[in-house]
Amino acid sequence: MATSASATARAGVLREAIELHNYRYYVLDAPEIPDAEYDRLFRELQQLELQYPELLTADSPTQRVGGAPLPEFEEVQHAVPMLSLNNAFDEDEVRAFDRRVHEALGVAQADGVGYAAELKLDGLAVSLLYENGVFVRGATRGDGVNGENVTANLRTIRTIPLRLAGPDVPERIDVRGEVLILKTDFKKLNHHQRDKGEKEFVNPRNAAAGALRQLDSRITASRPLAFFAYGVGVLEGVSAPRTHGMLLDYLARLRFPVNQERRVVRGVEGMLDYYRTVGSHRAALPCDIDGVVYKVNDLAAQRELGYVARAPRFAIAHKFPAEEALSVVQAIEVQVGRTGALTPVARLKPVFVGGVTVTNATLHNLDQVRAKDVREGDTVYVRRAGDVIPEVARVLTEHRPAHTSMPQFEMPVRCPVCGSRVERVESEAVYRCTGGLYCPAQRKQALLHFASRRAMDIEGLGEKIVDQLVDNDIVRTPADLYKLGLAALAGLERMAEKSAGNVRAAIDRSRRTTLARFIFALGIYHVGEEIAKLLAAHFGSVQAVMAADWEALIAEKERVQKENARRTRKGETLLEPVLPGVGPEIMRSAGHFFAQTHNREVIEQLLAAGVAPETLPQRQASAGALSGKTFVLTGTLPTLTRDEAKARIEAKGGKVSGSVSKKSHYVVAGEDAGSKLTKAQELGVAVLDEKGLTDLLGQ
Ligand code: D41
Repeated sequence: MATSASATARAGVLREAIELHNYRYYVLDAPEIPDAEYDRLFRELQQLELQYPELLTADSPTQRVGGAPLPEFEEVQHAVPMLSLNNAFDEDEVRAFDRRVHEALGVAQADGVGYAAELKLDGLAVSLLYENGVFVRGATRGDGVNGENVTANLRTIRTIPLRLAGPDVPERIDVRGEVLILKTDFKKLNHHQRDKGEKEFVNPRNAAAGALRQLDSRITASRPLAFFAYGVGVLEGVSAPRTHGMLLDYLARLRFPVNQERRVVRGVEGMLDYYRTVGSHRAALPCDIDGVVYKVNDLAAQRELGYVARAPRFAIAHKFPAEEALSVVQAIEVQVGRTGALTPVARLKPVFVGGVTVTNATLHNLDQVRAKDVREGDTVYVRRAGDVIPEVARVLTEHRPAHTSMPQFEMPVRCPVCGSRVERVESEAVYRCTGGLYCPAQRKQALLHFASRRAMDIEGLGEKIVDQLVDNDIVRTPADLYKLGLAALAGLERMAEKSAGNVRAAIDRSRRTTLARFIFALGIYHVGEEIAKLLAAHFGSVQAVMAADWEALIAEKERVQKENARRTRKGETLLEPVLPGVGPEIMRSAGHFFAQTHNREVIEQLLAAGVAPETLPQRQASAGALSGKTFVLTGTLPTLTRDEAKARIEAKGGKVSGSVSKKSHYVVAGEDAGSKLTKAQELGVAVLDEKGLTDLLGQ
């Protein structure tokens, strides 16, 4: 088959890109792209070269594992080459590996092979050479054949023994393992960097790589490096262990750190079981891992299997889905949550990360967008660790044109879903849509609240049903619930005929309710059950609540509060408070709610649909026994001033007049009452003292 021109061109592009990333990664320690992205490019090139072998050249990056050692470090040759590991990205590739092992060893498939399973630590591979128990040379892996002499740096790692002790110290041993930084140490390290005003490290692996590459080992010593052993190159002067598990036990006895999350398993199912177990607590592990490694446990069998190219046939790395990937921000949009909170969300070019394809990632809030300086068109790292919501971890600012015209992100002034005004809650970093019941994004929450037990108490109208009703646009407002036919309900998923009938009946029953429940059910911000009761008692009817002049009430409330504060200081008798128990902030919230046309429309529709909150006698009417009554004050009352008495009477709906007539209902007489008292007695008008008045007011 002829090589297509496009394949030739693509191979050239890939090689150039891989070489550039190799250089940045290995030489500069400043990777531009995540490992997974690099792996993808590498695999694509390998695939192309497999398909068109004539494209394969000696200088292809696929033919050279790793990059060139830094010129500043002495180049050293490994006594035994440090091999690389082949990767398995899914279960099928693990099964294929197991089959190859069975075939090569001539073992029946039924007798599962014993495998040593261990973590694939996400660090840097190194070799530690000991002669007669003394650490003589440490080297990076380099290209596997030649590495860099970093002995001075490795000496600074406290967990690496400088001299071996015990009964079976070998004449010569070359211990292989990974250098890394534990997650907790990494957090502390970055905290220090921040405190010093220095640049933070991107991840533990890059921080470890940077530390190992320091020409000044004092800098390395100040970085919290750790080491874990996973194998041996040269081993002379002692009898070799029989299995890989025993080899690791031996290394542990020599006091090398060996990760203890290791197990010996049997067959494919044993390997996959280990993979799943480790995967389920990956986030809780003390260090980053990018997969697990399976090695044929029997060392004689390992020798029999041997190597292909530069990778052993006896081992394979089973990778976890990468937790970070690169994507491009196509737009920054705003999502309205269930409580009306606005969350900036990045719409992304689809990217496979953490095992799923991600198209949106949260930016949390405006402060975070500003801190990370994310803009449309930016290339970003997307992170999805475990089950957490994907997020934009950081921006690759190098990729942004220097003279970007892309403006900074701003929160919208109006809700993107319903167009209502957006409010910033002081003291919180949250922006909120004020649309309430009208906003579709808040409808589900509003409907669930409306139907909840302490509100309208519609049994059976739970989340599953509400989700379907809103998603299918069957119900837009609570009023629509009362128009629901049995057929519409029965047509919902997982809705048996009988329960549809039950829900229908519960909706019907809810029409008769108390005013307090009805007000509470509206879901007015700040109006809980208790406040709803106070409002119901004060206003007495839905109509009265809707007709209330909230501005005037708030003004009166604040006037009385101020006046009473003054009176408290003076020790004077206080005025009757306006709407006691309901503060101005709550009143403003209620006033705001009832001022919205859409909220008023929903209430009208509810009433029209037959919802009939029971109307209580108005508190003003009940207090007022005094409504329509005319009072005349005369003389000096023992405790109340004339103004106070007048205010109290008026607060209960009564009127105060200056002169006594047949139409007067009561004359309130104090000390030194004069002609008004005489006239009242002549006309047969009821005469009260202060106690009589307060009794009447207290009714
Ligand atoms: O934890 C690791 N990263 C790890 C790496 C491990 N647990 N085992 C490994 N085993 C090998 C063989 C089987 C070839 C001795 C490895 C590596 N190699 C390895 N690390 C870097 C390249 C190869």
